[in-house]
Amino acid sequence: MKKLGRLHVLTDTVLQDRFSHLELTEMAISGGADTIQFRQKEGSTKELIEIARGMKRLCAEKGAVFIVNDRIDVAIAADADGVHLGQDDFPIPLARELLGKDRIIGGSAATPEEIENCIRENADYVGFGPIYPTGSKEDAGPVSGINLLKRIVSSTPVPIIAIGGIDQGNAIHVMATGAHGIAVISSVCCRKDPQKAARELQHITSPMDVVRGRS
Ligand code: TZP
Ligand code: MG
Repeated sequence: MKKLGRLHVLTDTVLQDRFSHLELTEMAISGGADTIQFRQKEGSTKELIEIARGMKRLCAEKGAVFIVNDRIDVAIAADADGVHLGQDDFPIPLARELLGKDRIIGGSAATPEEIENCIRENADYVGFGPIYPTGSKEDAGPVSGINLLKRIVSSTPVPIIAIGGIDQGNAIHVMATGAHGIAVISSVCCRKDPQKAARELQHITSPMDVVRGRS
C-alpha cells in the first residue's frame, strides 16, 4: 500500500467556484498537501473520469496520493491510488477485490460502531468525523469533539484521519490526539489563498518536514 498521507485535501467546486478541481489540486500540493481526494457528487460519469484523470496525472507528477471519493468506477478509470467509501457506498470488501491490496481503501465513520464496520472490512484507514461543526456536509451528523476523538484514536488499530470543521486554528488539537492526519475542504478550498492555507496546515500535520527544510 502507498504511504498514507497526513494532510488530505478534498477538492470542492460547490462551496466555491473560483477554482477548478485541477487548480485546487495544484495549489494544495504546492502548499504541502500529500493527499488529494476528488469529491464531486454531481456530473456525468464521463466528466468525472476526465477530471479525475487530470488530477491523477498531476498528483503522480508531484508525488501526491490521489484518492477518489465514492466512485470506484471513476477511481479505476483514472488509475487512482485509492478510494474513499462511506458506510452506504460501494462495499469495502468488494472494492478490495477490484482494487487489490496495493491501493488505499478508506472508510467513513461517524460513530464507534461505524469504525468497527470499517475495521471488520479491512479498511486501510478510517475517516472519522465531524470533529467540529461543519457547513460543508449537510448530513455530517453530530460532532464528536476532541475527547471522543482521543478515545477513538487510542482504541482503534487502524490510522484515523480526522475530518469536519478542522482549520488552521484547531488542527493542532486534532493532531495532539494522535490522529494520523486530517482531511479538510473549506479551510483550504474556500480560503482566499488555498496554497498558503494548505501550507499552514502542513506545518501542523508534518512539522518534521518544516524542520528538515522541506516545507
Ligand atoms: N465528512 C464528514 S465532515 C465532512 C465530510 C466530507 C466535511 C468536511 O468539510 P470541512 O469544510 O473541512 O468541514
Ligand atoms: Mg460517500
